[in-house]
Amino acid sequence: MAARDRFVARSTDVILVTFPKSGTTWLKALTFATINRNRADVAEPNHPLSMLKLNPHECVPFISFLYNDGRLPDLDSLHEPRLFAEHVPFSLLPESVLGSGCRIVYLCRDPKDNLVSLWHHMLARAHARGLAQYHSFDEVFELFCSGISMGGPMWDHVLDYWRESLRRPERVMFMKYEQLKGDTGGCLKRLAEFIGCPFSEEEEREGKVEEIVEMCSFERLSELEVNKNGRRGIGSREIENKEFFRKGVVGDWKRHLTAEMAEQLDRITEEKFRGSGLKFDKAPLENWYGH
Ligand code: PAP
Repeated sequence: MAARDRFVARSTDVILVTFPKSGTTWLKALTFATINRNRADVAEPNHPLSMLKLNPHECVPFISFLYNDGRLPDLDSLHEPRLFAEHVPFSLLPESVLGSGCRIVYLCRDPKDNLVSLWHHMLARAHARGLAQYHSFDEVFELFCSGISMGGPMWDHVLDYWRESLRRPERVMFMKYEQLKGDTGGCLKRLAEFIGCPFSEEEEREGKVEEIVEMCSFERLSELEVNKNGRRGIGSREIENKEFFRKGVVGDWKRHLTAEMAEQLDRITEEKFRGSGLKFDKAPLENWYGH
């Protein structure tokens, strides 16, 4: 609520929005490295190489967290374009974001993989809090299907940003984790163009796109000391950076969901998205690992 009332967006801002566990960390890394790629001074906190020492969440703050505990951050001195992130649904974005004409990059993920990633995250959080027991996967599945999760109902979250991207394609870019995985370089080039810092032909020839893709890859980031052993405070909580790097693959749901569960989630997704033009691939039932 504090962020909604107090955050003053600028037309040059770039805001990365995701439903929790749909690829936020990766999107933050890619965008941060792209926006700042031409900074010359390695000592600057915004230099892309700071990502080798900082977790991507330290490079790109969530707007809401900046206003935690009554804080009033000074955001005026940040370099333009300022880069922020958010998890909130479209209807809860700070009012100034909608009026400012700033750019929003939205990333979503197949609900089945998103749920599995959420579940692992919640388990890790429960262990960190010393809880001996937590909801079973089956319970969390049922809650998720009825729209109850730490991010709220996923389908509404995705649909609202999808519709906005159709209404204002020059201001809202919509991407899927699966597309980003399939063609990271191609998506990165579109992203760079959208946020107003396209790669030049020379940069492309020099392999700048591939360099950023490699620097932000799961393999590279998850091996950094800061992401293996680092911790951060989020409000009153402490979180281990390694919690943000689990597997980073498409289709891990096959190891957790039964065929019935996968079909149920696909059915809900199909029903919710009907008529919107938005689709996720349905569960391929061959090569089934089951659980
Ligand atoms: P957040 O919303 O709490 O910030 P977020 O980064 O969206 O978390 O989700 C973490 C997921 O992104 C994890 O997925 P998994 O549980 O299915 O493995 C994590 O592994 C994945 N992830 C993190 N970094 C990368 C990366 N560089 N490339 C691909 N996937 C990544």
